Amino acid sequence: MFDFLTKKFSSIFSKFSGNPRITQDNINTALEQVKESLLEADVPLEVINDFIENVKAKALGLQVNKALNAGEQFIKVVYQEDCSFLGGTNFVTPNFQIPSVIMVMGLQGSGKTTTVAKIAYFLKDLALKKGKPRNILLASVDFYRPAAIDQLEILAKSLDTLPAVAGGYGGHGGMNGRVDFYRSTHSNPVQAASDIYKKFKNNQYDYLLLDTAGRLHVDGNMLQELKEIDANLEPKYKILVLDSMTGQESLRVAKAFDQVVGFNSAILTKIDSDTRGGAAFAFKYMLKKPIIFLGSGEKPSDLELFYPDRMANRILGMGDMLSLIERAEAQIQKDDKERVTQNFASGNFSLEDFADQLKMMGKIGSLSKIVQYLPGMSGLNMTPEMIEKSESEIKRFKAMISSMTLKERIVPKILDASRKERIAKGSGTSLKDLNLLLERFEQSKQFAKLFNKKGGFKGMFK
Ligand SMILES: Nc1nc2c(ncn2[C@@H]2O[C@H](COP(=O)(O)OP(=O)(O)OP(=O)(O)O)[C@@H](O)[C@H]2O)c(=O)[nH]1
Ligand SMILES: [Mg+2]
Repeated sequence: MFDFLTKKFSSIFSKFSGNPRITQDNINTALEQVKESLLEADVPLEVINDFIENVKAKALGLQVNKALNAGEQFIKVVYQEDCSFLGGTNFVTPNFQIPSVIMVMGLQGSGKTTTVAKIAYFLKDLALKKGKPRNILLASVDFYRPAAIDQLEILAKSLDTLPAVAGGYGGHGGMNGRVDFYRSTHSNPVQAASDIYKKFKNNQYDYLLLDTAGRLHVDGNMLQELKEIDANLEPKYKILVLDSMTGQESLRVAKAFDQVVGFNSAILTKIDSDTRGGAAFAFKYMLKKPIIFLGSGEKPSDLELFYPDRMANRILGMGDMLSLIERAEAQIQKDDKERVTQNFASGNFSLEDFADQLKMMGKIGSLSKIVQYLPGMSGLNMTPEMIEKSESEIKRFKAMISSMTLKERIVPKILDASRKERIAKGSGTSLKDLNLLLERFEQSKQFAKLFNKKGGFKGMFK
């Protein structure tokens, strides 16, 4: 869903190329880019302007940071602002008290019925993990669309028979708790709601999940009806379902529901589709209510918790690059870094430096971690086997380099057959391993040359 925003943000780095500091001049073009990307993602202009002002004020006020270049610093500020717009880092897992009525509302086709099933699945799963079975009642007051109630009945049946624990005691009722469906005989939604509530109370269910009818547009009668049901049942939780494909329109919907019926939280559906990131952004900013889940597919299990910081990361599309920058800042000793950088820059690159490079990688973390953090790398499809192979390769490289004399490390050309044999033996590796090391070393030197042409290590994160 957020790919669109992602690509735009990636190009921002280039706006700072060659500049160590964020200045009034170079920040403007970068901010334009941010603004453009948010506009195209359908974020309302007033939200964008506010966001841009905040970013600008924070970025210009930054102290010079030796470890990060201007591009990195700017991205860090955009990320932090983005994160706080989306709700900050204080994430709390949604907790539904027992007993409680959970009423699900929203426009037609936004995904209400599917979401009711998803919440039931979530509650059942959570209860099982805690070892406390819960009984859940599903019911609908949607009498407008002919097959609406049947749809919920089918979903409820599929949930009740679901073997929720692998190899466990799945199946109907008992230790798993029940997921029941109830169809009221009343055809007036307000009366039906009260009838459903009686069923819920009399049978001591833990949760009642109430599905409601939707209309194509915000409609006064629909909201009035919901208001009455709300007054009669007093649901502890009123959840608004928002289709993330509706962009700015979803904001209007949310405001109308909030004014008439009120709601506690929202669930953003269809984030798996090719849609824009604006809805989450605008909703959080304008309504200041939590988004508790994301719907990411049509199945009951396609429900994800909403983490503002993860969402901000996704929007920025920098992978967890910020964490990588932070780890690098903290863990690589400055002198290590400078010496290797200087040797790199001077073209004076020996196996000794190669060993240092490997050591630095070790300080940042394992290769598998590094791969996860680098933008674009996660798409490379490195299998765990490939990563493991590379990691054991690196271990052997380190062992071979430690078995060499200083002279051999500085002038690897002198490595003849007998020296190679000695090194392989001394490090418990083979001639094939050693030749691979020398090959990788040559590649690394070529890489260093290319790097220097592009501005060296400092240009790495631009
Ligand atoms: N890809 C995807 N499809 C979804 C998601 N949520 C719902 N859908 C699909 O969207 C369509 C509408 O979903 P419903 O749950 O019937 O929506 P509703 O709000 O109950 O619709 P009405 O009852 O007609 O108002 C169905 O085809 C669902 O399978 C989601 O998160 N991802
Ligand atoms: Mg429905």
